[in-house]
Amino acid sequence: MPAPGENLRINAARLWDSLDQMAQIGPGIAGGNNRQTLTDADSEGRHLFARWCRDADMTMGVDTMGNMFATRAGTDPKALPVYMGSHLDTQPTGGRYDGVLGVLGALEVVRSLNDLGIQTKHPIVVTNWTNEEGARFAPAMLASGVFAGLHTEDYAKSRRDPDGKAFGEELARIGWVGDEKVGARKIHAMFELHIEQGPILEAEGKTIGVVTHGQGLWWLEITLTGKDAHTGSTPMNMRVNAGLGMARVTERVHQIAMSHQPNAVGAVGQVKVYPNSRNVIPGKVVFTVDIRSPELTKLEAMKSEVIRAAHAVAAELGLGVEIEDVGHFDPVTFDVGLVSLVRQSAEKLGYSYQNIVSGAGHDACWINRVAPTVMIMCPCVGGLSHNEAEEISPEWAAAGTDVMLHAVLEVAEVVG
Ligand code: HGY
Ligand code: MN
Ligand code: MN
Repeated sequence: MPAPGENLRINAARLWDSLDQMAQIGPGIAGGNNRQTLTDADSEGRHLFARWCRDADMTMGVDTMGNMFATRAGTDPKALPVYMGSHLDTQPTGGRYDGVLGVLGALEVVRSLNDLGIQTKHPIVVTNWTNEEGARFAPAMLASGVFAGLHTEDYAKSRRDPDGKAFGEELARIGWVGDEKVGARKIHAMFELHIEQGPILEAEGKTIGVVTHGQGLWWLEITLTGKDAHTGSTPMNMRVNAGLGMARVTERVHQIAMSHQPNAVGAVGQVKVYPNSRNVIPGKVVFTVDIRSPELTKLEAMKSEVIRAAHAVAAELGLGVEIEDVGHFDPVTFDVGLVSLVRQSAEKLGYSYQNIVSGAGHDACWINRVAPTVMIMCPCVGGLSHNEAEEISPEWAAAGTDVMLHAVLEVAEVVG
């Protein structure tokens, strides 16, 4: 059994095969995945993950938000466990690796420790957080947010998808309501391996992203109310066009983000137009603004400017306007000690690395509120994610998982 020296590596082929098997569940239409949270496909993926954990001699716990916790025993059952994990749910047109790499990479760490007969003092827990994406039920990182005390369980279970289905009912329907109290678990340290979902690591030729911070975000759901009318016979000066209002606000969101460069982004990704008929002027539009920055002052300034712009456009066009916060977290600073450990692990293993700020939100951003937390990133091709063409290399997947293996062994304390 090699000592946890630089020659200790995970089984890259087995990891890649598991990623490929999971990708068969909830296939997309272009090679990616549509395994949205609390769907039957999500449940099928959960069962596969649970079976793999059983095969790796782990015991499974599930909390009342459906968060899954597979435990590998340590030599000291009273020692707080070291957690690794991410999410198995995907966007509707998602990739195979967003979230999934973090869950199955963590499982591969355990499988490799089993192969090598390495024991640790601290138990090790592999986690699948429910509804990280927030695509079907907003906000994102919903269940890790309940775990960290940012949302109440009632709020989370009341969230509805575009078809009006409630989170709590869907979780019960797929049979994944566990018996553990959410947030009762105490965590010694939490590691999340994730693809970068941006172009920096690949462009810089770096294999490992040492994630020092995560940018903050606001999701503002804006409802503009005008008047349905005939697109042909209604004179232009008599229109109360909510669709026009949405278009103007969308342009303003882009201008606001551009005015706060560098390190600011903004877009509108979800739009619901009513009645959504070709020859009816939209009487109502509901759309979500997504603005982000690693700098709190910029984030807050952008939020105020977007709200002001929405009211100004509504006044110009005689529209009603309602704005609801449907997601928010401030910029995140990860645990300095764990960040150094990730950097040292990459160095020991001979992988190129650089510090990076996460552009996307992750469950780690919430868990960082309740336990020392860090992220490890690997590149993705062209920086593309939230797109079925999302791609990584087996080498990148293995390198990120190797770094997590070594960092976790340091914290979990190898015995014997
Ligand atoms: O929105 C995000 O950043 C994450 O992908 N849920
Ligand atoms: Mn993700
Ligand atoms: Mn995602």
